Amino acid sequence: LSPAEWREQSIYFLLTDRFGRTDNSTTASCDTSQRVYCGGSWQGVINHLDYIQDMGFTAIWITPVTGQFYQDTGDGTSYHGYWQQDINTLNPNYGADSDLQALSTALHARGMYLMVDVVANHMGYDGAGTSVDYSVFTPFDSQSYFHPYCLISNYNNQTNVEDCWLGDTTVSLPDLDTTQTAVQTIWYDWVANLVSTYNIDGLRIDTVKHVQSSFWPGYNDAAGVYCVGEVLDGDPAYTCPYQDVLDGVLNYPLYYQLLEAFSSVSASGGISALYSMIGSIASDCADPTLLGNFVENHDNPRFASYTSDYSLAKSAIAFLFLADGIPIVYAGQEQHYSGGNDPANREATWLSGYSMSATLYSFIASTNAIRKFLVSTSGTGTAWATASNKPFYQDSTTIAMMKGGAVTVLSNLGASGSSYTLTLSGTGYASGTSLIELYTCATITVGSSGVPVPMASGLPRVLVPSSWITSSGLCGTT
Ligand code: ABC
Ligand code: CA
Repeated sequence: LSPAEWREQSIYFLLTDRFGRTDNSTTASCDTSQRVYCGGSWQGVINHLDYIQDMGFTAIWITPVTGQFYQDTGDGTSYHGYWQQDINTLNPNYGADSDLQALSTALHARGMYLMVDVVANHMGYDGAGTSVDYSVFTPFDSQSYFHPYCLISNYNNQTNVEDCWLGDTTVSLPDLDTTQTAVQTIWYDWVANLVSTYNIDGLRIDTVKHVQSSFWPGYNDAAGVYCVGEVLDGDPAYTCPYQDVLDGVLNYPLYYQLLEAFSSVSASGGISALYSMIGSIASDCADPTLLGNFVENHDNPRFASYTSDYSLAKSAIAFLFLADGIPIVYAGQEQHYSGGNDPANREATWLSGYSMSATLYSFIASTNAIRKFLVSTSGTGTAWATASNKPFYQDSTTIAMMKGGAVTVLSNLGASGSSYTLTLSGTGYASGTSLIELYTCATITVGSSGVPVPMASGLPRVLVPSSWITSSGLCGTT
């Protein structure tokens, strides 16, 4: 699938070991602190695709599929899939090759897409970097393929970040010398083959900032599908340039500002920092509409570990879907899971019983429906997905922004926020125009001083011209 096609999707990210089991158990124990395999599988994902699709997602991103080492270590086991030793086989804990094929086929039969996580920076080794037996790696079976051992010690030194090793002395992550033509050829051939063997539609690329930038265009080209890279840095001046070598990057600059704005009630300064970050991303990134937007993942504490307030959770989620970028929700977010740092944030989804009546499950379904409607509104004369999101109003607890004619208003007052009318000027909508608010289906007439937006309980609002929704299926239309 091309970048332009991915722009219109919405992604559900899951750890294969933690989402669904082949036996459909909703009681199988999974103690995250043990950092061991809990029994999730590709067949388990297939078993629960209705749960994902009924929430409105059109794609899933699954964790790495390659062969790992399987010993238990002081850092746990390879249940997450980032400790590969054999890139030419699959991880048997997740099923057989035919199961991954079947997952791809099942998704496509539903009109959904498959994104797979891939790692080119390193392999994984049970032991210290000083004592690696390189013969265990396939195909990188000699020390000559790797950078000499040194642990990354200075994240402000890009050479150190690229050439030294991630991991620790318990599990080392031997760092491939990706400047070698031999290594590049292996990876480019490998990724082309992986994509075609399993009919993969997109890739999430791990540890992008740990490999020299010049490696990535060839990798992205060989993959031939949309690639979104993980560059774990909150500074858009650092992260955005990677979009010049890959189709997209995960929107870490946005992530940190969403937390500033929404992870506590009336967070001081949070809204204005978010407002200005939208502008920084727009000027630094080649195409903000191809970034991957998220407010949770497996490397950072869950949103609900900061606040249990549902209106704040909804506001952050609404931003992911209504601003520029491709929304990504992390499995368990819809169940308001609240685990802290890795490994606590990797709770098994099955232990929720896959409740489809959970508050955020319903909210995400509504928000996916709104976004799907906006994406498909080419008939109304706006190309919403490619339009640039412009913030146009802020106060200490509110941000309003406009993308392709749709107005989104978000507050951080939280669930105990009062009911009031916020009169917004600057939308460009003329007095007398009829607008509809898509979460509540309230009809609003634009007045001479602007749009009177009915705010309540710190909940998100999305307004479009009433004329747009005729026969859309939204707000009771047919
Ligand atoms: C395991 C255990 C952990 C234990 C650890 C020692 O070993 O599970 O409990 O603490 C995989 C597994 C992990 C595992 C690691 C290491 O491997 O999932 O469970 O930890 O063995 C990606 C993946 C991630 C994966 C790997 C490795 C990479 O998403 O799941 O981890 O394949 C760095 C990398 C980034 C990586 C992340 C975990 O570490 O760059 O690619 N993620 C700073 C640095 C970042 C750094 C980050 C965290 O710290 O700049 O480069 O990420 O260490 C912002 C700044 C940022 C700053 C943050 C903290 O603050 O702008 O720059 O990030 O304001
Ligand atoms: Ca490296």
